[in-house]
Amino acid sequence: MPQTPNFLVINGPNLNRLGRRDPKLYGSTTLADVEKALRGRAGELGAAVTFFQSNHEGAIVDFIQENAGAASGVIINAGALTQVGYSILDALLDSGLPVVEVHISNIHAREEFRRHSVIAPFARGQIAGLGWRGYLFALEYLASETGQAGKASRTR
Ligand code: CA2
Repeated sequence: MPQTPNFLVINGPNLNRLGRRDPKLYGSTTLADVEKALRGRAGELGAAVTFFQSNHEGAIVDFIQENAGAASGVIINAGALTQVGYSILDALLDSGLPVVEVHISNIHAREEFRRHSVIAPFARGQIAGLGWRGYLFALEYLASETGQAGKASRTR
């Protein structure tokens, strides 16, 4: 019996505030709503998700190190650590897992500093500007890749 694929869903600094302010930019869906929607969709896809949010870079590194071994892929919105989070990038590379970077807002249509990502060049892809559903699309992608390619999909 094949194991249920588990995907890590990681959110960085300030994303615990999702749905609480700036609805024009980030919508009114809370992170708890996103988690619920992803759990539901993962169940339909025969997968599972492990959700994590932290405002601290080291805590995100710890989470990746502790959970990558039993995971099939990573969905990450590193928030403002996207631009500078080299230790997160190193942990992701060390995991060998396929990574999809998600941004709720279109970072390419905002301030210049938000466009740069240290993670994106090493990710399978980046989804930006599609609102909270970007996480759902990332899950669909990883679930289909894992289903089709199995272990071969662990590397980039
Ligand atoms: O668009 C995204 O998902 C971002 O990753 C969100 C980050 C921001 O630093 C990135 O440039 C783009 C976090 C922004 C602040 O988080 C809040 C979200 C909702 C409400 C309040 C804060």
